[in-house]
Amino acid sequence: DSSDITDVENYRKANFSSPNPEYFGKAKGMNVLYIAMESLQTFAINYKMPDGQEVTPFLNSLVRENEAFYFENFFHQTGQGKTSDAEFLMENGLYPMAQGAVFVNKAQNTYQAMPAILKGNGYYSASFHGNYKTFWNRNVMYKALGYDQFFDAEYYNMTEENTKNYGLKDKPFFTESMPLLKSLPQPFYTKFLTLSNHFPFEMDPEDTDFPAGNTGDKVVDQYFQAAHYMDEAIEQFFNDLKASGLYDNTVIVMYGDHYGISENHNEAMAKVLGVEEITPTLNVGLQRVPLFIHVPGVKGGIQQQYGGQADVRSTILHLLGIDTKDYMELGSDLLSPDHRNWALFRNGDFVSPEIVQVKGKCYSNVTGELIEGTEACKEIADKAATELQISDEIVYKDLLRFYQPEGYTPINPNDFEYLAPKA
Ligand code: GP9
Ligand code: MN
Repeated sequence: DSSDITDVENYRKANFSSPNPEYFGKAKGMNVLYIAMESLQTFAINYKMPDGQEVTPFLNSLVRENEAFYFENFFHQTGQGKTSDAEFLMENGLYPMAQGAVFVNKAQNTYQAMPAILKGNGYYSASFHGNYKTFWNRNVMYKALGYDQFFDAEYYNMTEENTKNYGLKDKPFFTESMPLLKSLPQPFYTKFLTLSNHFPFEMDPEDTDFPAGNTGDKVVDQYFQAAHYMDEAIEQFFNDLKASGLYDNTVIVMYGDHYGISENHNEAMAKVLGVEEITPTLNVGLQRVPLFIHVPGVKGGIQQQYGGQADVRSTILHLLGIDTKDYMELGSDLLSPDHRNWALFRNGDFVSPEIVQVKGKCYSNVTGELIEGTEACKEIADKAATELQISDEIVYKDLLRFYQPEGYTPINPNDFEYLAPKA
């Protein structure tokens, strides 16, 4: 009942990472644009093929030129809901479900999500995706999140040559999105969900001249080609954003949604990483996904702090000059001076610079060695368990319907309708 929300509020108050005054409001009033980079893992960044070619030369250039904040110890926190779980984490600062997809099972809940918060600040919101709107129940869940518009496959040229696997290829996706984006009222909050780098990563031959890997594992070998194609598509999108002028007043957030290469491919991944075997701590390390935040007029750089997808929402809201103290979100602002410097996983394990918990066992994150007993890991493991429990309380009991953040204008999901374009 409504008394449960009091526990949540108390937890939130006790675990709030206050905004960094150096960055708070630095992006006030700017447009916001997220790019979900399908299945992109951090090992691909700055990785070179045997012939010396970079897999993601464009993303690498952003790191090299301090064009964006690049978080190299950032982890996905998704469960079975994959892409949709990542969307949920990024836009609510809450964790997805231990089983099943929150987008499918809890779309009737009340949320105070990123699009809704920004709507109250004068923003218009839209999601762009080259797959059909019912996938992951997005057409229902997006209403609960407060999306004004959803440009799904019906808005794109879904021809044979433009599509592969789950839907539209990334290059036509970004090209065809540009006029739609330009037509939006500003400031906007937008999200672009890419698709080309999706398991099993097979490309049409005409779309790539990049070399495949040579591990002998088809999935891993093709991954490099698909990731390279996505990198090219993102570069083209950045060029279009620059040409349109939007680049100068838009915060761009790019994140890997979840792993693309599962543990089933550990043998090949050992070859990729040049190690004898993928140990438990190396496997946790492979759950790193890239996070880039570009803020016009703000110098970026490599960020080493540990964090996860639930940490992004407060980071971005604080950059926009919006206080988050009253929002029932979890995680910890990545740019805050009191950022907590660890990330939990949906199964209760966690990772920090010093220690890692894998399937309940405690390891050194420096040597990878097993630490006898669980005492060394207990402090963070307990915090992770509490945070997951608080998140589950909110999601399973639909607690946000009993809570109204100060200054927040509630949205009504029934106000939104995502119609196909007129013929
Ligand atoms: C499908 C896309 C991919 O619309 O989001 O889904 P995934 O399998 O990665 O969750
Ligand atoms: Mn995905």
